[in-house]
Amino acid sequence: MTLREINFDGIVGPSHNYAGLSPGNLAATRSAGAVSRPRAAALQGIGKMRANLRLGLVQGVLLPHARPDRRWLGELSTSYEDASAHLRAQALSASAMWAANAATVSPAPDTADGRCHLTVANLLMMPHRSHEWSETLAQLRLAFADPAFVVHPPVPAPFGDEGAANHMRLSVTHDAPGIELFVYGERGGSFPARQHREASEAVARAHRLDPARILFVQQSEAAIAAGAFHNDVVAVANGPVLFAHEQAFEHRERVHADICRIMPEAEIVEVPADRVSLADAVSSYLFNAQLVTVPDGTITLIVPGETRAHSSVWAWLSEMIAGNGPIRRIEMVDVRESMANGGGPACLRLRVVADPATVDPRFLVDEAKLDRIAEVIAAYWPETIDADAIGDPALIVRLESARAALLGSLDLVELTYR
Ligand code: SUG
Repeated sequence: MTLREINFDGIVGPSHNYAGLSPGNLAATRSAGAVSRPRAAALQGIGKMRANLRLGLVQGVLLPHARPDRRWLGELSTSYEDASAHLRAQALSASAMWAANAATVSPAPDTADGRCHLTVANLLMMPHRSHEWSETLAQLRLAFADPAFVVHPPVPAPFGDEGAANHMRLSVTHDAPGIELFVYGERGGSFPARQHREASEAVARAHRLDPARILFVQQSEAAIAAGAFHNDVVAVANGPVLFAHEQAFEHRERVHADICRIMPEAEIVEVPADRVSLADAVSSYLFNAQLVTVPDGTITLIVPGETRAHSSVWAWLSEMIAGNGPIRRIEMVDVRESMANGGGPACLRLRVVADPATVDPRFLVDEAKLDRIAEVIAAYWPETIDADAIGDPALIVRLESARAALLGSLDLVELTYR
């Protein structure tokens, strides 16, 4: 059995729009009311996946959810036609594209039963995301039906869980036992802390992790208050490397000491606040990068193009690469439509360390399958959505047929009704 890092990217759904639904997510708030470009957004996502394939990584996809979510509106005793404008926007959001919030994943080497465990995130702190979990669960149960996996339903209310965006794994190699860091928030100035410690603890218990190899880490209040609504806006890990902003964690020294005690091979690459401010880290999404090990062993950071526009960030990255640290290569991707809603390269993917042969192949992609998906997107995804047009019945018909075309092309029509 060969364990590989597989990145499952959320295909950007045809309803991608800017409704400003996430308080604490500064980019999304800033974009509220802007005209979105769903086709371009989805094709940017395809471009990122192609770039990952070319790096030699294994790539998968998760599918856009049924939008508007008529089932959820039914549970609220209304329909899309009758709902208020705000509820309509919440039912229409394409937010499932940010697959880092789909689930928390503990690879087989970390768990007591030697299976890879996934717990679907409940996302209950944000109404427009609180109804994602049921379709996510349906998709993960299909993709990971093999006995190599255990897929858990979400942690119950009232404990908020936002999935892998608040979870990091460090390990010498993918198939060695790792240490898992669960990052939770307590306070965030005027913004909500979306990940609750109780939820992280429940996930760690469900995944049967070794208590000696897990850490519960408090995200710093300053980071949440500066717009880091998830830990993956200020920190990312891969292999033995933790790449983090100096102000990512409330008790920085203790976190570093604990990591080094449990895993002496760990390498912490920290960006000092006097080189890159929290504000610049949040607006450039420097840390919302994919940190990956490519087949020749080079640890590579896949950053959003926006990093180049921030002189302090670019200067720091250039120095890092010129130096002798563990991150040896930088790749840049363009996901600016997603970025405008606060979702960078790392938000768009759920990372699963597993044997690709145990995954339902319908969820894995190569260039040819990406060509097919891109054709469906080009044919069916709206070119633009004006925030004022989300009640337009013709738009809704178009969105529903777009998803149906995609499910048909991927032989996944069973996801039509979950
Ligand atoms: O939950 N944006 C998402 C962005 C999620 C990014 N994910 C990670 N950091 N892993 C969120 O805030 C904006 C939707 C809107 O306003 O229409 C939104 O939901």
